[in-house]
Amino acid sequence: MRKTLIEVAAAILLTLAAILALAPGASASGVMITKAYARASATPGAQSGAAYVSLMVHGDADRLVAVSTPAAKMAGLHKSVLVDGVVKMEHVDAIDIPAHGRLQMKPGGYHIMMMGLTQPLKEGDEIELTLTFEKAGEVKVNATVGGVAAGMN
Ligand SMILES: [Cu+2]
Repeated sequence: MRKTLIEVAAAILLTLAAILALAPGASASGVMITKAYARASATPGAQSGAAYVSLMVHGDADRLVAVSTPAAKMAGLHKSVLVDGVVKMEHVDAIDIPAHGRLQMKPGGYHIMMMGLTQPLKEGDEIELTLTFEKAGEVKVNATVGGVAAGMN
């Protein structure tokens, strides 16, 4: 009798563990991050930094609406644009990704702007990014800090 109870309890626990294990990778979140990196700070006093992610949306169109990171006080979505021959950065409220589409952030395009770095970004470090999507919800990813010009090649 006792053994049976233990077996039942174990079976329930295994089932729960299986459900929990499936949850993050499952297509409940239809977003797959394919690349994530940040640029090292060029100077020790740097207050801001940039990170870039590439991702694919499996399924319906989605919208990236917010970003955050423990590496900075504030993070936001930016886009670099050319205005009269000068590169300027614009804040964007959200980035739409079409059904089965991709988003590739890169220098000169969309990026994650981090303002108020808690410490300078050093090459080889990892920073956690949390991306919030309208449908997929929060997706966390670790971005590796590359060189000061990472992403240019
Ligand atoms: Cu920016």
